[in-house]
Amino acid sequence: MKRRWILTAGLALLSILKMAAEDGSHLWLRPHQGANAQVTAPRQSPTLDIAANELRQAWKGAPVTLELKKDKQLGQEGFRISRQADRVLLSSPNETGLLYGAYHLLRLQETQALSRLDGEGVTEVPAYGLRILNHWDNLDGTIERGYAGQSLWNWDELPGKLSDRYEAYARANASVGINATVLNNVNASPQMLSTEYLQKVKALADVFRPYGIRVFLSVNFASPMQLGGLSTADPLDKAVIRWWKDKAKEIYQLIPDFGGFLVKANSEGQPGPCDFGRTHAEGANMLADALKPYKGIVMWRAFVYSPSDADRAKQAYLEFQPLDGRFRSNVIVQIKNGPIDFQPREPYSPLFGAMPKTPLMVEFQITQEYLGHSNHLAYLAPMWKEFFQFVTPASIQAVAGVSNIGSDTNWCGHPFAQSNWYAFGRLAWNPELSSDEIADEWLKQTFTTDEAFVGPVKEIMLESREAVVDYMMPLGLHHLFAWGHHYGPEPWCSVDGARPDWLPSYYHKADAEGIGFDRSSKGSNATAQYPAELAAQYDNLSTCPDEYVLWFHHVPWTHRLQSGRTLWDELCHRYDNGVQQVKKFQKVWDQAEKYVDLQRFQEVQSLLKIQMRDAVWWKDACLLYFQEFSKLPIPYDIERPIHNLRSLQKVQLPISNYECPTEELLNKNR
Ligand code: GCW
Repeated sequence: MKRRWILTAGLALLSILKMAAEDGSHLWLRPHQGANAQVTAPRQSPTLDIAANELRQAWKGAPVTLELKKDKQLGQEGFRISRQADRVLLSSPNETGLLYGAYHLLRLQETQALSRLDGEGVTEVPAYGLRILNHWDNLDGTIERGYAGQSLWNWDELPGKLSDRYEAYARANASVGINATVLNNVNASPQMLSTEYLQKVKALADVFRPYGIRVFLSVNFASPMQLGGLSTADPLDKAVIRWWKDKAKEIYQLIPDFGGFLVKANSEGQPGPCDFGRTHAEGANMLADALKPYKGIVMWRAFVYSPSDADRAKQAYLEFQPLDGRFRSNVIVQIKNGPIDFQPREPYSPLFGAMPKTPLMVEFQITQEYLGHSNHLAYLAPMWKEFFQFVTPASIQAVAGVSNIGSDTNWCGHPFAQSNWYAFGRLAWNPELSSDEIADEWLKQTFTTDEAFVGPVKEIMLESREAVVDYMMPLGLHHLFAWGHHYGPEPWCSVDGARPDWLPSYYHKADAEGIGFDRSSKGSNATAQYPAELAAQYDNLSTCPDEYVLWFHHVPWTHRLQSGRTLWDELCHRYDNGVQQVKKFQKVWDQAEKYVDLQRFQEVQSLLKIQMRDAVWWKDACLLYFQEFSKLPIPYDIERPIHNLRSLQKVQLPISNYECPTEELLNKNR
């Protein structure tokens, strides 16, 4: 009896060990057994203690010596790691550099890349001094376009109570080199700057500081009116200027290393300097002057468009390019990667390269507003790398990413959405890293180093973004999304009284002739905003790359593309290809079962089912709808539709701008 009991218990323990559920809460920083490193630090300090403890808990190699040492080549945050006779030497001019070095050393260990320490060793210097997350978190706990639960910031409990997750958040960021965060939504509540909330912000800044993370805030341009009771927010008004100066002083008394402001002005209903007849530069400069004494900066967003006649894709350029050279030196203009709005694929925004006298930064979107929320597996490094093919990393000053982090146990909703947080940090540190290298690192740390797992799953990751483009909006199509929540397809969408540029038909312009937005010199001439060589390439239908063809041209249904197929056939094939890809992802993932804990295995498996059904939904909806214009048959070698258009047109998902539809909700409504 006793022996049987022992056997049963033993077997149970074995299976627990093998299948130990992992909830994803450790991200890529999973605890490991067996470390007992000797670590010597030059002194004690909050940052150095973290660095030393991280190594003590996880480093399995020779003793490590941390050394603070002047070294001009390393800038503020760089470090060197080398093997000495009997130890590993990690040196940096600054404590944060040592912290980054400690995480790097552990990364090399966890990814089995320690041979890189041979010879000269490793030298790392971040490409940008500012690598910042933008949270679109509201003070009521919701997150605009956030699909991983509620905001991490428990404003009601702050500053008195500090959740453990604040430190875990800072640690995760530091481990990938992110060094700044904007805590609140760019659609900013004036309340954020109230004394009450600033105390809460201070509490968070104090937790983040040892991890090298500086806090920034989004500000509402009309705060002097709404919070300060002034009658205007005119940036040239003396009382307004004084109000901001006083506010800056108050902030810096609480948070001496406060980073500065992020501003969405005169965009989508937000107040701004144009309300008072002033320019974006005048507005930004007034704030910049208030922050200057404290070395604070202003990140001024160029995401502007109005319901004017001008093609929306041209508007940011039209408004900002003439302001080149007019901004203070502590203003950075923050531009989305593409000219419209985080679509699955956009050409790069031509504003990059058009404002040589102004510091610029790019805004990527890590949260998958337009890429299936946290239901779809879409690894975004390839999208961001694509941007850097056009915009040289050295031509911009900083990188921002709209966060996908929330209160969910696994932080990001989809287990693979964590890879986008990771990839953002790694690319902001070093945009030269390849998507492949980053996926490799992430997979090895997050799951296992077993090549039988890493190889095929990495392939899924690398293909995933293109798959989403194919089943949602191939060939340069864009904004075919459902109204409001931007989850499913609604190319037919019409809403009474809606701004035309908020409707899909504004973008796809499907008619009996063809489909696509003519942005060539015969149309809106957006092509002219690009440098001459690219402008010429994009302007000419026969040289425009297929992936942008419907972005720049209205193309006849029977026109032959570079692939050799007619537009209609190619469109059908692309949609079908997207679906086939997801089918393949499912097959690959099912074979990964034995390498992964059951919990995360099943989670990804069931999310892939949703993704598969969504891919078919997108394909059927778009092809059946566009077929009403093309009047051409869907090529017989691709899968037949399984839905009918009329019923798809009735689908409405009752979700808001901060929800990801559940499987149940999708099944019920579709
Ligand atoms: O992508 C769009 C989103 C809005 C967002 C806006 C912006 C914060 O649909 O939810 O608002 O862009 O970037 O300002």
